Amino acid sequence: MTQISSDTRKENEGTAVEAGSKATERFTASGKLARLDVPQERVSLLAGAAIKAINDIAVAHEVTYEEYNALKAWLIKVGTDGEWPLFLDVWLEHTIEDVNTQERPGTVGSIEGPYYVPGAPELPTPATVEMREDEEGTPLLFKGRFTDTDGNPITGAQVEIWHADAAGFYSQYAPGLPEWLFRATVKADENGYFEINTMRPAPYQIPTEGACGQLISAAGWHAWRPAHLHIKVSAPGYQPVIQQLYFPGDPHNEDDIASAVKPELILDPAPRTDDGAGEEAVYDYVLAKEGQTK
Ligand code: MBD
Ligand code: FE
Repeated sequence: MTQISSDTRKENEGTAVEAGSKATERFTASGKLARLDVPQERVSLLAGAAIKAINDIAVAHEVTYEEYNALKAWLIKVGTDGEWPLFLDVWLEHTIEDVNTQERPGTVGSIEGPYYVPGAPELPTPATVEMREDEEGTPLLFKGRFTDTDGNPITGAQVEIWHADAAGFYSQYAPGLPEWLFRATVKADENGYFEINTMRPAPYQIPTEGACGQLISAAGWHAWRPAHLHIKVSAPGYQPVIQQLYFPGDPHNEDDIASAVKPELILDPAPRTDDGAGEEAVYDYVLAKEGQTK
């Protein structure tokens, strides 16, 4: 697998922060803001609990005016850098995901993160995602099958896949990449089978130049996520699953900055069994029917 060279990182410095703020632009443009409607009771309950938790921290740790003003300055910077989606997806979404999928049987999920784009090109299985000529990295055949919780094949399923390139960049969030690089919507066959040819992504460092990076370095943390494939699967009549898949042996599987690794999400890649180059990883999806609970 191609390692991320520090040269590549330097070349792209000043663009990584763009990725964080692009997530703000996209979220704003998606129309999600206009559709959000939280009842007054819940606003009062949740905002009240959040404010109390922060006040409790100030008491427990005797927060100084120096620290209070540093917090104010930093919160302002998260906004001006456009990094609220990044901050929330890295440090909060994993809990939201857990809370909301606890009762769903079948394949486990994980966080969506800030870089999903709807409407990626639709391809029938067996599919090859968009790549550049001489794309760096290890070719990866990702394949599997959809069944329901009784083991019956599901028809009409699709796999949306998106991931970073070998240098750790996402198309539409880093400049200079083809629009749909490493993004596709793959239709499974009538027996629920799918095959997707792509490349193994690299470990990913969240943007370090903005407010989130400032927090990470001020706290002495690291900015790494393990290499991951983002996946969104759906089929008519079934509950969708959003997840990420990881690779064994990645040191950041143990200390993911976004706390989004689960043991069931680590692939078991092996050399390809056909004459293709690289490796293959098999992952089967078990979907719960709409309304089905554990
Ligand atoms: C990513 O690629 C990602 O998956 C998450 C969760 C946060 C930042 C960048
Ligand atoms: Fe990601």
